[in-house]
Amino acid sequence: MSRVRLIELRLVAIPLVRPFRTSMGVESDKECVLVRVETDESEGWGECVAGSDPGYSSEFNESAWAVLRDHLGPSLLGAGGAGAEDAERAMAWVRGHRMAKAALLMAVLDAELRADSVSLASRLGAVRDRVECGVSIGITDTSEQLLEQVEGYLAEGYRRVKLKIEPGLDVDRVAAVRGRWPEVALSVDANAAYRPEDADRLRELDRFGLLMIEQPLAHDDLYRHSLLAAKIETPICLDESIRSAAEARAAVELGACGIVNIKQGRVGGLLEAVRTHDVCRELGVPVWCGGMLETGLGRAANLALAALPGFTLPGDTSASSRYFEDDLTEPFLMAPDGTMAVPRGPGLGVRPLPGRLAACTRRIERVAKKE
Ligand code: NPG
Repeated sequence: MSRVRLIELRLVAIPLVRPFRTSMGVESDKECVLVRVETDESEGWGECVAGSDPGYSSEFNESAWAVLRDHLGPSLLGAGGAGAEDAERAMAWVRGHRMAKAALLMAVLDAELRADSVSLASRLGAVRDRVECGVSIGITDTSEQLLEQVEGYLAEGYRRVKLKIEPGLDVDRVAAVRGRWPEVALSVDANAAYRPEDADRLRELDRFGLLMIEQPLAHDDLYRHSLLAAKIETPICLDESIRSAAEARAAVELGACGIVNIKQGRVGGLLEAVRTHDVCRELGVPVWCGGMLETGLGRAANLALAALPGFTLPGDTSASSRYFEDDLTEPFLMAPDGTMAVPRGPGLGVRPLPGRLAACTRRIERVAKKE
C-alpha cells in the first residue's frame, strides 16, 4: 500500500442506552477518539479504546489525542515504510500509550486492506465466520434490576453473562442470578476492586460454578494473583494486567491466570493482540475478546480478532443495541442463537455513517508533519 499522507483525529460522543457502572465509576456517554488516515489509494479508520478518565488504564482521551498529535502521528508521517508492520515499528520508540498506538494502527490496517480488497479477519487469521457473544452487565442499584437485565439479555440469546462486582455487591448478586439460572454460563469482573486479604470473600464465589473471575486484584500485581489462584477454585482471568504478549506469557507461567481477556487496544494494537493470542494458544490457555463499549468501528475489529482459533470463550462482543440507540456505523446485530457475523468486507468492513459521524463529532484536528 502507499504511505500515509494525512492523519485526522476526531473526538466523538454517543449516549449509552443505559449508564454503565463498574467498580471504577459510572459512564453515561461513550466518548472516544477516532483516527482517520488517508493514503494515495485509500482511507482507513481506527477507534481508540481509552475513556474520558484514566480510571481503567493510565490512558484517557486527552492523553491519546496529545500523543497521537505530537508524537505517534508525526512519526508515522515521517516514516519510510507503508504497511502495518512498518507503522508499528515507526511508533515503537514511544513507551506505553498502547491504546493510542492501537487506534492509529487500526486505521493503517483498514486503509491497507481496503486498497488490497482483503478483510481484516483474513489478514489476522480468522477461522470462523460467526462468533459467540456474551454480555457484560454493570453494577445495578438492586438485585431486582440485575435480574431484570439478565432476563432481557438471555431472551435476546446472549451465550454468556458477565456481572460487574465490587466488595459488598458480589456474593449476594451472584447468588441471585445463579439461583434463577442454574445453568447459564456466568462470570464476574472485579476491575481490580479487591485486595489480597479478600481471598476468603472471593472463595465464597467458588460454589457458583463461575467460568472465571476477571481481574480481582491490582492491575500491576501478577505475583499476588498467582497466590490468590492457589486459594480459590474459580479460574482467574486477567484483563488490565496483560498489556503485551510478553506479559501474557509471564502471567501464565507464574500461575497468575488460567484465562486471558484480549483487548487489542490494551495490548497496543491488532498485531500484538494476535501475538498475545498465539502465546496463549501455545501455552494452552483459552482467550476471549474483551470489549470497551466500542462503536461499530472498534466492534468490527473485535469481531475479526474473536474469529481466531484460540478465542474459545464468548466475548464481550455484544450487539450495537446493547450500547447505543444509533451506532456510528450500520448496527451490528446478534442472531437469536447468540452469534454475530464476522465482517468480511475489505478492511474493517464498515465505515462511519456520514450523518451519524457529523452528529457525534465534538472536535477535529489534523496531525501536522514534523518540519
Ligand atoms: O461490552 O464492551 C462491552 C463492555 C465490556 O465490561 C466491559 N468492559 O473492564 O472489561 C471491562 C469493561 C470496561 C468498559 C472497562 C469500559 C472500561 C471501560
